[in-house]
Amino acid sequence: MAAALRLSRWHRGATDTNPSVGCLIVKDGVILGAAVTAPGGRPHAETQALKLAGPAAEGATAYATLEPCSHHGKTPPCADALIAAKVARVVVSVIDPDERIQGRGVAMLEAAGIEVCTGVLETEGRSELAGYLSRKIKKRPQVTLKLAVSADGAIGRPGAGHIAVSGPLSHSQSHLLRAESDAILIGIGTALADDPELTCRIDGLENRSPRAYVLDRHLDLPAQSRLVAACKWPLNRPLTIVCNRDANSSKRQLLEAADVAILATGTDDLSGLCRQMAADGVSTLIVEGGAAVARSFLAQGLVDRILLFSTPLTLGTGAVAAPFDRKTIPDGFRLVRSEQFGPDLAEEYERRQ
Ligand code: AOF
Ligand code: ZN
Repeated sequence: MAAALRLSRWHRGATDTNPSVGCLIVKDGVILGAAVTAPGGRPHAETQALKLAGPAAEGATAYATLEPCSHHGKTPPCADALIAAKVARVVVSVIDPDERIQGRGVAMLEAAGIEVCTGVLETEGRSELAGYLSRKIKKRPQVTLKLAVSADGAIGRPGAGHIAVSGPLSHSQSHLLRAESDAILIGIGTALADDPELTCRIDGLENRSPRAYVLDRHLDLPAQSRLVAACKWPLNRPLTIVCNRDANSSKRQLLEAADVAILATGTDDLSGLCRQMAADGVSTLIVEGGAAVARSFLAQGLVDRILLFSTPLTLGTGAVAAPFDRKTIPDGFRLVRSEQFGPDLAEEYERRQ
């Protein structure tokens, strides 16, 4: 199951609203088939792994990180495929909370005389599937707050444009996180100060750029900004601006003409916004700036994970104060991972359940 969970990471962020699931078909200690949910979400992992195993799957054990599906969706049920292949045993990490499944996959397998074992490495499985489970159960995305803080507790300098607070290795890590995430959000302050693209700039992963959201109550984002340009070919990356209902209609028309989606629901109710994102299929969201946006997400109890890069740079007096640093981590979070990327210390904190 540990190997199946590692495999499931391959397509994280690339399977649309479907979770990235890993499946191994094993007999006599030999892996006969190994697969992960295909990019776009289909085919599912199990049918691909069974295909690789061929007739040898008879009598084998299938390891699946998520309960095999029982529904006729865009593809036939994986439970039926496992039954048809005559596997002897199915080992499952997490039961699928999808309203069409919820234990029905396990029931179908058991009714066909297959031994089923569930809850194997379930904590790890839940962690791998955290975004999907959050969208299905809490009806909002899993939210990761990403922050780079200088040695003197700052995130930037006013009027200085984009400052690289963290080093190139940390940047690559952030871009990898973008590749694995469905969406990224910033406030208009950061959008105007940095003119960022918010794309994934790792060779070969450019098309894994997350869809972008900007909290911009008065529609101040210029139609000539890099964010707006990235909506178009070759990236075709969706951009949504969240603004107030009474935002200027001519600015709205200008942005809409540039393929920007406008969500005029106001910028204060972040829970409502997160619910809307989940309804639009977003399972994982990165909140990436600035300080006010980070504080609002924390204050509304919407942050599940903090990824903090602490760097040796000093930004001096007049710099923009970070909402917190590693000595003042918000209450309720615990350290789960710590890694050094060049001169920067990266720490991951998770909200205590
Ligand atoms: C599996 N194996 O690899 C995945 C599963 O739209 P459909 O028909 O593809 O179904 C989507 C649902 O399938 C999704 O909500 C989740 O319940 C399940 N995902 N199931 O057996 C897989 N990715
Ligand atoms: Zn399936």
